[in-house]
Amino acid sequence: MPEPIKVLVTGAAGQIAYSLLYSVAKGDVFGKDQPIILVLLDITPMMEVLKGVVMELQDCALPLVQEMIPTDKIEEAFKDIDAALLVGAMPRRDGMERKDLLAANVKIFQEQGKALDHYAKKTVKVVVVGNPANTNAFICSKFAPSIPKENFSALTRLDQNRAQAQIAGRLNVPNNAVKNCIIWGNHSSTQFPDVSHATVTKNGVVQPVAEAVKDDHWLNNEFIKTVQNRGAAVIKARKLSSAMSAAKAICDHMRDWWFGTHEGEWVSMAVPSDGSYEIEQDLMYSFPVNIKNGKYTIVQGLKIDDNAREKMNVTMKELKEEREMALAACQE
Ligand code: NAX
Repeated sequence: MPEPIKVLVTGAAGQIAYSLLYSVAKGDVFGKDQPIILVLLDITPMMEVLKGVVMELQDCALPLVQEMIPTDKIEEAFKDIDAALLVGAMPRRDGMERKDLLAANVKIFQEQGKALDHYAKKTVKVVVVGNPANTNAFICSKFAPSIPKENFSALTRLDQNRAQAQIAGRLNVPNNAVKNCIIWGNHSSTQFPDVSHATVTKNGVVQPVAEAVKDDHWLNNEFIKTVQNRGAAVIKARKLSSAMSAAKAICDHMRDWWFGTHEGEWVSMAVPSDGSYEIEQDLMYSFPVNIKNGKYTIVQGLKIDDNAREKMNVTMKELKEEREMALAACQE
């Protein structure tokens, strides 16, 4: 058995964590033979609830969990961690403006960035889920200058999975027959779900998705809107935001980052822009990436037409605005 790794989940008493923790604890993310020390951070008023979550995890009697550390202390939570799944954030309350929510959450991620800087391993891999995820990840990285920028990411894999499932449903094929759907930009309704480079395998034949769907109007309108607004649709139906699917996407994201992507396949992750595809640097922008030996590279050379360029710029503009608001909130 290898040495245990230390994995932090924040928002550990929340609804996403309730699905996520079981998958992480049973080896879906870091491997079936990788022992884990699970660190569970939430805020002080949630400690009683967190106690119940810990009891349930104990009762799962899983072989890989060596230790659980439930805590409301940030310095204890971030100490020597190998991976950080930053799910916890303040929820949007009635009457709260987007700007107020952003300011409140930016403060949380400013503090957690500093904690990563002081206490975590320099090799830590960080995925931010709490919204606004891209901008929170940007702030986290900014306040953790001793950790390489490339170690920070935000979750857009749920959006990618939603896009893949919509195409598979439309073509009546299994989900894994659809490959290389891309999410560009922000995890928000300005994101650009792009299937112009995606393929589908049907009856043993690999085809571009656009050729198989044969309906450009649907692909450019209804499909994009459905993916962009899927989170809101789930809230409307369930009266709660996505949790099971979000947890699954977090697992996909971190597992692929840990173990790599398959040859010829890419996945979407919000990562610091290096200027690829004319996206301004210093933004956490979702790109298609290949991953090998724990390191991702942004897929290069994809053809971007005018229509795609326009959509990629809209979501970049929103991220620039969020960045300005976030930086201003950090000064307050
Ligand atoms: P819940 O409100 O159920 O849980 C959030 C938990 O975080 C609570 O237990 C709360 O006490 C805790 N928390 C708040 N401040 C904290 C802090 N400073 N440190 C540690 N814990 C803290 O929300 P849940 O449904 O689990 O969603 C969590 C976050 O994920 C939200 O911000 C949500 O908007 C975001 N999402 C992001 C998605 C993505 O794809 N990037 C999709 C799903 C989800 O909507």
